[in-house]
Amino acid sequence: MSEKELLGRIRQAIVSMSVSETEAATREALQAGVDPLRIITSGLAAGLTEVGDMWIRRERFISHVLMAAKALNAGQALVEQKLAGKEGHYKATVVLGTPKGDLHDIGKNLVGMMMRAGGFKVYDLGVDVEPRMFIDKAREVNADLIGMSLIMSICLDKMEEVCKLAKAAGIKAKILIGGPATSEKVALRIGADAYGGFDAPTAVHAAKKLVGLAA
Ligand code: B12
Repeated sequence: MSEKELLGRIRQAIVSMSVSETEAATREALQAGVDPLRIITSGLAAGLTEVGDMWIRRERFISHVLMAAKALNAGQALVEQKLAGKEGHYKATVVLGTPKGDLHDIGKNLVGMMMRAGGFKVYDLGVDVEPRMFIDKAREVNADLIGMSLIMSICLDKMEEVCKLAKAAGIKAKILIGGPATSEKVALRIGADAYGGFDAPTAVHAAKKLVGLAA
C-alpha cells in the first residue's frame, strides 16, 4: 500500500469509529515507515475532523464523535509508543491545559504528545482548569512555558485571566496559546506571548521558538 492509501485507511477507520481497525491501520503505517506526524495530521486528526463535520451537518450524533475520539486515542497511543524512544533529555518544561469551561482535549493531547517527543517535559493539567492552577503549577515546576488549548470561544475570558495572573505573579513562563478559538489577534488582545498555529507540528515549533530552542 502507498503512504496515501495507508493514511486514507487510518482516516476511514476513524470515520467508521473502529478501535481495532484504527490500531491495525496505524500499526501498518508505522511499520511501513510513514512519518508519525503525517499519521497524526493526515490520518487520525483528519478522520476526526471528518466525523465532526458530519455531526455539524447532522449526519452523525454526538455519540459517534465520542466513539471516533476513542478510536483516535487508540491510534495515538501507538504513535506515542513509537515516539517515546526519541525523547532524550528534557530541554524545557511546559505546563499544558484547557481553561475552565472547555472539555475538549483531543488537540491538547496531540500537542502534548508532540511536545514530549520534541524534548519538553510536559505537565498536563487536563481540561476545565481553573486559571490559578496554571500559575501555581508553573511556579511549582519552574516552567519555561504555559501552553493553553481552547476550542470553546466562550471560555476566552478564562484564558485571558491566566495571562493577567501570570503577569501579576511575575513568573518566568511564557504563554503560548492554540486551538480553533485562538489566533494571533487573540494572543495580542489577551496578552499571551504567542499563538501556536493550527496543528501539532507548528505548535511544537512555536513552543521551541518561544523558549529559545528554535529560530
Ligand atoms: C470532538 C468534539 C467534541 C467531543 C470532545 C471530546 C474530547 N475528548 O475532546 C465532545 C463530543 C465531548 C464535544 C462536546 C462539545 N462540543 Co465539541 N467538537 C468536537 C469536534 C467534532 C472536533 C474537535 C477536535 O477534537 N478536533 C481535532 C483536534 C485534533 O483539532 P484541534 O482541537 O483544532 O487541535 C489542533 C490545533 O488546534 C492545535 N492546538 C490545539 N491545542 C493547542 C494548544 C497549543 C498551546 C497550541 C500551540 C496548539 C494547539 O494543534 C492540535 C493538533 O493538530 C468539533 C468540530 C470540528 N470539526 O472541529 C466540535 C466543536 C469544537 N464542539 C463544539 C461544541 C459547541 C460542543 C458542545 C457545547 C456540544 C454540546 N451541545 O454539548 C460540547 C462542549 C463541552 C465543553 N464544555 O467543552 C463547537 C464549538 C463552538 C465554539 N467555537 O465555541 C464545535 C466547533 C462544533 C460546532 N461547530 O458546533 N465536542
